[in-house]
Amino acid sequence: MNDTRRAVLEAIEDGPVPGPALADRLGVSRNAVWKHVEELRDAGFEIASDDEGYVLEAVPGYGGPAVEFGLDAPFEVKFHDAVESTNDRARELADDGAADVVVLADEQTVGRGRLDREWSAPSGGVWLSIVLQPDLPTAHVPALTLAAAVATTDAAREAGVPAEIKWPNDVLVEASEENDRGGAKLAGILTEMEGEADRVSWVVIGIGVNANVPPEALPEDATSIQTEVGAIDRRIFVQRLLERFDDLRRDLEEAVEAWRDRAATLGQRVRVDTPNGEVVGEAVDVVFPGALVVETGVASETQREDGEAVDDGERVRIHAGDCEHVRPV
Ligand code: BT5
Repeated sequence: MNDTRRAVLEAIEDGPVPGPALADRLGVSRNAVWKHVEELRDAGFEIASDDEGYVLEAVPGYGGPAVEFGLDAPFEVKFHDAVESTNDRARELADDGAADVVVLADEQTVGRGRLDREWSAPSGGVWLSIVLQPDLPTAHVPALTLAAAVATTDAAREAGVPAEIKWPNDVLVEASEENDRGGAKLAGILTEMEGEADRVSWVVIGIGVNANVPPEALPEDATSIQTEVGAIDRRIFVQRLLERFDDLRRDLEEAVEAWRDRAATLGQRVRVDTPNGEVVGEAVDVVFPGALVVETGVASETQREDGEAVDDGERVRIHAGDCEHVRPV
């Protein structure tokens, strides 16, 4: 949002301010104040004006200006009612040199998951892509995905949903005795980038959260914030998510620590489908910039069925793959 418009909103948030006083305070003409107020009204801010001056009565429910107002992080937010994929739009902006821009949509018509899988993104969700130009070696980019997973988890927890993370990018609802949706997927993250080995030119982090979405609009093993705790104010949710992400991207070592604290995967028996084949074992750690460490103690199916879990301590680091939590034998 334009700095003057933001200053207008901040000035009239807590009570009426006369036009001339506002013009003085902002160092612009009265006519300019009036124009900014009109622009803000067009963007959905309800601003009353009477003898006492201008006063902010209501902030628009959701959209670019609504999210930017009161956002404590340096992102510009470009909102669309509907778009094919926020990641596609974000990639175009990244190619044009944009940075710290967030593409946000109410609905995606061709949402994408990893490996070109489909992502359902009906109206009511939080579908966003963050365009970054980080000063990072390419190998460290996975840590940004972990930071996004932590930020999403924390925003969901603040909304009252007991969320946790499955390596590398799924946000799930925690399993508990009261909740038979434990393990259902609440959010997913798709990171895309361009760069050389030593330097990234841009990164787009796409985050999809099933927010105010009814279960019938989602795949079977998915859940939504609405299903778990009821509909939320998406504006506040997106603000918290972006603010948390902004903190974490500045300290990626810390982001990996925070990831570890919220991980559903560690301590689990996992089967990971990697580009180099399948790895089965116990997930024991995640190390910077985001590799999963799996202890492959059990050598074969036969041994497992016999209950002979031979722990030879071999540890494998996995940098990419699809991870499934499997029941211990
Ligand atoms: C992901 O892929 O989890 C990454 C999803 C990223 C979506 C965001 S939304 C904003 C941005 N713009 C985009 O176009 N994409 C990003 P993956 O781990 O491959 O999981 C995909 C699988 O999750 C699908 O094959 C379905 O089984 C399942 N799925 C599809 N839609 C879902 C939903 N809304 N909620 C939960 N699971 C879903």
